Amino acid sequence: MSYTLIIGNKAYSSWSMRPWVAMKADGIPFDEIVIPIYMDGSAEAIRKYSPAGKVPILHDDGFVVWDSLAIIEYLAEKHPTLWPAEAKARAVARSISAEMHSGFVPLRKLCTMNIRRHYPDFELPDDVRGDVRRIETIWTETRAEYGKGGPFLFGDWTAADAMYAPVVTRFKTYDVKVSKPVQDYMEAVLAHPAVREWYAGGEAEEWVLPQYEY
Ligand SMILES: N[C@@H](CCC(=O)N[C@@H](CS)C(=O)NCC(=O)O)C(=O)O
Repeated sequence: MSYTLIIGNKAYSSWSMRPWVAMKADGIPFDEIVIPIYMDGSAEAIRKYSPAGKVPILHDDGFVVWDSLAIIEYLAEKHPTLWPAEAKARAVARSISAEMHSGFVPLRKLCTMNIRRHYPDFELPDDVRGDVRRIETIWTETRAEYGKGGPFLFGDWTAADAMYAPVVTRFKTYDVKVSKPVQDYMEAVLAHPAVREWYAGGEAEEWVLPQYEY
């Protein structure tokens, strides 16, 4: 078993961050290849690894899996500790992860991930505020029901935290005002060694994408 994860820039590629921190946090060894996105030659470079032309991509001894959630689900078959152990908790973890994967378009469009920046008092329009409210509810209710054993959504870190880690970075970057319990959850995510390692990687990158800088 030999995994290679192909990802985009750590500063900007929110989809890449999900499986990367999931694998790191679970102690799954892998090699990484970083392809800077939205530059000359990026699309061709990504297509060498997957015909879908998007990162992240997982290669497992030549077998290709693409899409962040599909990668996590593929890995979870061999590494079941990625998801919560209890069936109902696992179903909730998958539900909230799927909700993230297919939703929150206003937030994702306006507040693109940029871990190197901080925009104090960033003005959020109503549709983005709606996303923020729903995410706060998800985090608060999940923590209240399943999170008593630790600081993460299901107590211990799981792939659901990895799926929401880029959202946490967005809330930090765009100075989103949140409740104290949500602030505590965000601080736990930002302090996780896998997340810190991702930040360090992104801060060291030299590529700048003007379309993601305000
Ligand atoms: N739903 C996909 C989205 C992947 C995606 O949109 N990746 C972006 C980077 S964050 C990408 O590869 N962009 C490069 C391009 O479109 O050329 C996933 O979860 O993996």
